[in-house]
Amino acid sequence: MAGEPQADCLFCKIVSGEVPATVVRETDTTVAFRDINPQAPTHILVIPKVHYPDAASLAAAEPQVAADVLGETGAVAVDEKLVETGYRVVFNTGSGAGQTVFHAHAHVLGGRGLNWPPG
Ligand code: D5M
Repeated sequence: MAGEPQADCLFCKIVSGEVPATVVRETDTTVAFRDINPQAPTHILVIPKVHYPDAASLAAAEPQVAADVLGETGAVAVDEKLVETGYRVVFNTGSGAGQTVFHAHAHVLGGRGLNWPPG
């Protein structure tokens, strides 16, 4: 069924606690944890607890949960004191754009200057 946990999904295993993560925030619908391979001094992933392969399919099926994910990126930025200096929210979508984990997730990056356009 759409949104159900997938046995072979790393981020579903983080949601269930089967795989450990450094969780910084959790709500009824989302988990935020530190990226294992940080690309900036602050690099946090915000994921929905439900499983969808990317942000677009999450938004199409469960728009309120997609809004929850986006709201949590803002809350992470406040917690991590990124608001004044600026930060970036990224949804890599598709392997051609660098997506490697096919469970929707937002990257929250900050704590250093960020170039535009991204590579
Ligand atoms: O982003 C997937 C991200 O997931 C990438 O930045 C590494 C991160 N990652 C992979 N495994 C883990 C664990 N176990 N904990 C925390 N972070 C992890 P993508 O946009 O799909 O390339």
